[in-house]
Amino acid sequence: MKIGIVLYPTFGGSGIVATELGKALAEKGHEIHFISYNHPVKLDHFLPNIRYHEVRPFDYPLFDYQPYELALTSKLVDVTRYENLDILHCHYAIPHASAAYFAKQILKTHNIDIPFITTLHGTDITLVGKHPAFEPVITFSINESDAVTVVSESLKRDTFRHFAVTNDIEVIPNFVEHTHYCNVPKEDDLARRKAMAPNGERIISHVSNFRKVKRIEDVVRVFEKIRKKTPAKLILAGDGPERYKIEQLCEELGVCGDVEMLGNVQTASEIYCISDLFILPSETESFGLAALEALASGVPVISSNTGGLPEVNEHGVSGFLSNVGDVDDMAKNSLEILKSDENLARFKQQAYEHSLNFSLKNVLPKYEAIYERLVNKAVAK
Ligand code: GMT
Repeated sequence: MKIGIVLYPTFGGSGIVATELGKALAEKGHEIHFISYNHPVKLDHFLPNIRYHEVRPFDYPLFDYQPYELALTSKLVDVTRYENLDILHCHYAIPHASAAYFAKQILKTHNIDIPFITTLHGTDITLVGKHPAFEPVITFSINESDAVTVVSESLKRDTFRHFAVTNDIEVIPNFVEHTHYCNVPKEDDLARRKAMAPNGERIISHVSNFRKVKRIEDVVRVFEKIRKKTPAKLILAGDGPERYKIEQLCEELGVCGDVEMLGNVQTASEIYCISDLFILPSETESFGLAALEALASGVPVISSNTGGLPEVNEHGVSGFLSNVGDVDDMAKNSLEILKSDENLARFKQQAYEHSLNFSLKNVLPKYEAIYERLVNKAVAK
């Protein structure tokens, strides 16, 4: 099949899921066309069966805002026509789903009937999408999509709660390709671990795009409480608007010496590989891909119990869940996991085993089944 994947090219979870999905489909022999305004961060150049098409909005002095959605729509029309695409798959509703709808209408005038599938990822529904500036367009484009998927049961409930959706919604959870994550640390990993924690301290980590919704200040507060009871180091990876605030908080709490702020990293897997515990205390989280990546690396997760996190992190098994903002409970649970090497090893094993429920090989066929259904329907018309 020839599949156009419309995505954000940044470190956000939706872009990573879309990229990994495209790469896996290409490996199975599908022809994948990534469409975005920048080369996706997790996509290497020159991969078999993969092409990248860049959207370049046209600037003009009259425009205060460049009309990205129109440039994207035109690109979808062009790529569909000249690459003979069978289907478009939009990751994140804004503005991808409405651009795909518009492109579909234009393509009809060229006697092309292209189905499009919209995968909702989270903030496109829970934070941004429901804002009055977008809501009517999002509702319309969800209802007009040929298929709609969401990454968790929780996001499905939120979508029906916030939007007048009449379309069916299928839950296809996010996934990991386990071979990309380390289960048993290699020599290089052990050297990295030694550099970060020379005296055998426990390593706690957090990876995100440093937005308010991630509540990174809770990570630092939990860490401070852990560190009072057991020697520990904290790795914070990622970058975003909260970064300066977090640097200040580290100073205020006097923990800077034990906190490593890495900024954006290409290979978060190296961080998970040397971690003993991963903390994700988000205010809202439709799924929590970073938590799943940690689990796949055999790292137990301390998270809030919001949104889709209870679907990813099993309380008492792969880690623990606490109410949003309850840093005392998160610290208590962390110390419970870290209390002995034996206990930590047990949780690490359980974390890895739990992550197997979300392996790529289970999830990929679900997307392929939808593509086949829609393409066959379009051909039969
Ligand atoms: O908010 C982010 O972290 C980025 C955002 C995105 O769409 O890129 O992430 C959302 O999608 C991820 C992939 O499906 C999910 O794992 C995240 O939980 C979700 N973020 C939120 O719901 C806040």
